[in-house]
Amino acid sequence: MTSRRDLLQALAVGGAGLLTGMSRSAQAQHDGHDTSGMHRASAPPASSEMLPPTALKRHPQGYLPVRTLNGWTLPYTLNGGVKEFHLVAEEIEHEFAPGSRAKCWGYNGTTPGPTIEAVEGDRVRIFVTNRLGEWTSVHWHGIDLPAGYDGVGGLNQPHINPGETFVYEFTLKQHGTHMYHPHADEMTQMAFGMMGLFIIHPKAAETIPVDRDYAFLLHNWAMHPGTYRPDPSVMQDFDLWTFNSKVFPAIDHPVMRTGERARFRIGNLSMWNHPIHLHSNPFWVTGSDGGRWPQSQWRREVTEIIGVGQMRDIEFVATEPGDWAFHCHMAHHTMGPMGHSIPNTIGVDQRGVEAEVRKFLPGYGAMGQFGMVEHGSHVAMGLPGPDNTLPMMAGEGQFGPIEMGGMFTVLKVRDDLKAGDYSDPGWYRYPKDKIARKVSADPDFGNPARRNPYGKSESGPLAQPTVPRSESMPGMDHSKHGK
Ligand SMILES: [Cu+2]
Repeated sequence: MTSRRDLLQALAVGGAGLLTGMSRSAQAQHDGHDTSGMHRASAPPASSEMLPPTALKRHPQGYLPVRTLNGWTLPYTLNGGVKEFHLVAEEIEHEFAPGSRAKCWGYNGTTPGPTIEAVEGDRVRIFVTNRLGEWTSVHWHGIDLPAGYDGVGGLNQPHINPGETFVYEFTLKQHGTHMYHPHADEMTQMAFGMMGLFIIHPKAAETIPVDRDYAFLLHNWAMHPGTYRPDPSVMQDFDLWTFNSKVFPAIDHPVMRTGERARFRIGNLSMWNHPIHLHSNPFWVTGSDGGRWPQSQWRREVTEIIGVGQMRDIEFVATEPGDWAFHCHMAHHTMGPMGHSIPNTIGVDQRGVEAEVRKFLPGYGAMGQFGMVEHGSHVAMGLPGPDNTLPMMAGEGQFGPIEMGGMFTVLKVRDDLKAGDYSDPGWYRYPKDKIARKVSADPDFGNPARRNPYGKSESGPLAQPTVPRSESMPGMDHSKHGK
């Protein structure tokens, strides 16, 4: 099936042709070409939307290139056996999700910067050009190299002044999942989005190969409502929580076929630890900055805390087709911007307050008495919020609002996905006999065992509306809710 996304991908890469519309033999012929970036220094694609599907064929050195969610891999040039990469530190325009853009800092046009991929034993030469208004440096996080290339400004090297280009050159003595980031005015430059992944593949083929190899970085942003630049001074109450600088629902959906083995490489350059949780089957924690661990050290988990500055690799074989949530388990990290100092309205009858407030704020709607559901539906209802600011909860699923934001995406496992096909298959079609369903609308249904150790709650039973009440929001069309 040719989706609109496939078509756009194919058109964007021009010469690659309309791959998804080709006959099997024509596609096989095309697949014989490696387009992973050797000897090519093409302009960076704006996002993964523009990556040709064939970019994830095996590299001539044998490895399966990683799939950086919403990101891209930096092309290199071979020069006398040395892989030459070129990073450019610069201010960029970035979109966290439609409705929220910002002046951020990144590399080569994006945050995170492009993923650097190489192989254990490779010699790499990395040029870094500074197009920022202040000096910078690059630290190769977790990589075993001579001290002069470790990138701490003032300690290991002079800073890279605006307009200057420095070069780093070292041989990769290890494999694993690593990162790069500035070590100059670090608090500011990282708060603005300067970071990237540095993946070193093992020289020898992996004994248990993976079919899909995804990678993303965790980060947090103080994008105060109505503003266009992250605030570097914030330490705890962040507004946006991102996988590769994107928030739900703009984070790419990783896909895989039932029976395939996937790896997710996750790095944390934020200011919090993140318990990353995968629905569906438990995974194995199989590696880190230290490379893929011996199998005897693998751990079976469903949630793995990725500490600040850490990398973790998780792997699993998909056993059940479906749509599976994949997210940070800190509840506020799967939300969009919110006021952290607003009084708690849950359980408060606000009818009297609403009439008073409407006298000087016409159209004001009291809400939040029964929960936060109403907040999540405002943007879908067309209610304007602050400029350039995402709703606290977002995303529409096939059954209604998903009420998430931030560090949340959907892993899509399908029985009929082709090997190497990364296109989004849409929502899962549930077998009729394998989905939770309504059996009653009577709150007394079934008479289950209940306890009442402290007497009845004064606020009474919560047999109250759980969808936005139209009487509280004059002029709003609530029929759009859930569409
Ligand atoms: Cu988190």
